[in-house]
Amino acid sequence: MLDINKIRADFPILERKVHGKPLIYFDNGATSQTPTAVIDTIVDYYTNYNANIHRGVHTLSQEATDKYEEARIKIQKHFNAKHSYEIILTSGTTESINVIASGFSVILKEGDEVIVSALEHHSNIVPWQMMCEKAGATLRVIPMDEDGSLRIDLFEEMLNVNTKLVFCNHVSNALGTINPIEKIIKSAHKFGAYVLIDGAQACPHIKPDVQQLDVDFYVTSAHKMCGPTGVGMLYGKQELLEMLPPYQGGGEMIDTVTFEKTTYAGLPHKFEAGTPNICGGIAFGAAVDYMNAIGFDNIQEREHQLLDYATKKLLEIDGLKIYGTSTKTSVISFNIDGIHPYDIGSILDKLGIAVRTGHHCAQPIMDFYKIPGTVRASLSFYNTEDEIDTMIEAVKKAKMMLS
Ligand code: C6P
Repeated sequence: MLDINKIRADFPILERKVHGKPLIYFDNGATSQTPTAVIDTIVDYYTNYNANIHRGVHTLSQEATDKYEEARIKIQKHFNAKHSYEIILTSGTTESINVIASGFSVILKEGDEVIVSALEHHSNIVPWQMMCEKAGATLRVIPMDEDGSLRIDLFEEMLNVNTKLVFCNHVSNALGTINPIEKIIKSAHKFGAYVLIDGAQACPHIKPDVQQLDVDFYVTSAHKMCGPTGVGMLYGKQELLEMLPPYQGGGEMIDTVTFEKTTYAGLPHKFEAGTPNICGGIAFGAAVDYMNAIGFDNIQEREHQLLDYATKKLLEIDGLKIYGTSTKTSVISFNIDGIHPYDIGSILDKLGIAVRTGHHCAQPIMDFYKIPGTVRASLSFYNTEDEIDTMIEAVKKAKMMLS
């Protein structure tokens, strides 16, 4: 059992007020809050050893380099990658996906097929559309079901010898539904297709083991898992990262440069051109440490309690519909008959409650349900039943005011 009061004390922002009310933060799917351990790491970096890495012989540069590489190893261990150089530190999930899409846009050929799921965030749709356009490849879509699950039966039928890549999120950001990625990876591999899993919404709740999954690429953002914004991870199998061309040219990613020819550095530097988000990378390592100290089993147990509690209470409200009911993480996407989600979100904000409203950068899901958007309450282990009760009363109040 987690000591919730002790955990909440780790997050100074939870003390603040919004519109004179205590903040209730249910927008963890957009970005999670930051514990003191991570904030202190950031302050320590800028106070004591701020310097560029991999470049200087001086002490500060060496200290910063050591901490940055230690963070990479923490992240490697967390995801159980075979080698630390298979962990590329990027600016986040979006950049990680673009690195792979840009690389494959020069490898794919006309007639090749790539598959995405209907449940994707725009970050896991648009880069592949751009890639397919450049390469002349065809983008195909795994349809979804009413309950927010994927039609895996239809996916199996889509796979063929021309399928080269499959992209799918581990957890849907708009609905919170968990996709059967083990099955997807196994089936795609039977046809020799590579698989990229977008773990942005899974990593705050689940600890993925990339070797056990046998996944080719796995990507995520630190800011959804108690880390800072502007940093994330691209995991790739060594041989695949070696096969792909670099994403950007610049300092740090080279071996030798002449005006006639440049040769590239090995992994991970080949994909890390320019000065990276050094402090962010180090703080990402601190966030991984923080979450592991709490323990993912504990996180899941607590978040399931919160999800069950909130779901039951919300469904007692007449006219309220929840989207995405298959197995899921602690995300509840809902609407109330005849009321625009934005209006509910605005009233909740006035009462100190932060939720996200709109299409959640997943317009195809909204089109599937024929709705403009939803109200999304994404809960974290540091939330409480009392906060849920306050939200329920606020939703009832909003319904009364807007009906
Ligand atoms: N989803 C949400 O409120 P970045 O912005 O690069 O850190 O993450 C993009 C991204 C990619 N895939 C999934 C599944 C995501 O959920 C996100 C970010 C936030 O749902 C902000 S739009």
